[in-house]
Amino acid sequence: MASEYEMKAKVCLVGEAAVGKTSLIRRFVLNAFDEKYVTTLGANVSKKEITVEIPERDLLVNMDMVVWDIMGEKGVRDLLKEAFFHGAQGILAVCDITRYSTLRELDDWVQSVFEVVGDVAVVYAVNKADLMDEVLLLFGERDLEESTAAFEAPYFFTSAKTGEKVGEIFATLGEEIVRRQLTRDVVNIGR
Ligand code: G3D
Ligand code: MG
Repeated sequence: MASEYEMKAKVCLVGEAAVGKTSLIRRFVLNAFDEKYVTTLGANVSKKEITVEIPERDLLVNMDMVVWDIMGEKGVRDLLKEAFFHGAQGILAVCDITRYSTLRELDDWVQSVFEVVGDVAVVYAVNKADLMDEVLLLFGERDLEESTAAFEAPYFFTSAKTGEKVGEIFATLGEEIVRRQLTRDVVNIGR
C-alpha cells in the first residue's frame, strides 16, 4: 500500500494585469468562469485540496494548496513582494496568448519571487487558448521554450473560459513541489 502524507503548500500566481490569473483560480477552485471582470485588490487567498501521486516512490500526498492571487501592478509587487511571496513553494506564471509582451514580462515576475524565496518550482500557463484561432500565433513554441528553459518550467496552453488544461497546471505544480521536497530530504539525510 502507498504511504500517505499531508502537506501544505503556498503557490503564487504572477503575471501582468488581465492575463487571467483570477479566472484560472476561479476555474480551478470553484469550477466556474465569470465573464465579469473583478479587479483583485492587493491579494486574495483561496485553498484547494489536491492529491499528488509519486508512483515510483509509492507515495500519495494530500496537499492543501494555498493559492495567492496577486494584483498585476509592478509598483505593488515591488512594494509588497516580501509579504506576497514569503514562504511560496511554487509559482504559476501566467501570460495571455493574445499579448506577446505578457510572456516577456514573466521573466521579471519569476525573478521577483526568486529574490524572496529562492529557486522554487515554476509552471507557465499561456492562457486564453480558446482565442488561439482569433489571433495570429504571436508566440510560437520556440519563444516559449526559450522563456521557460531558464526556470526548467513546463508550459501549458490553458483556458479559464473552457477549463482546458486548468487542472493540469495546478496538478503539475503540486507534483513538482513534492518532487523538490523529496530531493531536498534525500540530500539532507545524506549529509
Ligand atoms: P487577472 O486576474 O490576471 O488580472 P482576470 O485577469 O482573471 O481578471 O481576467 C481578465 C480578463 O480576461 C477578463 O475579461 C476575463 O474574463 C478574461 N479571461 C480570463 N481568462 C480567459 C480565457 O481563458 N479566455 C478568454 N477568452 N478570456 C479570459 P473582461 O472582458 O471581463 O476584462
Ligand atoms: Mg486578478
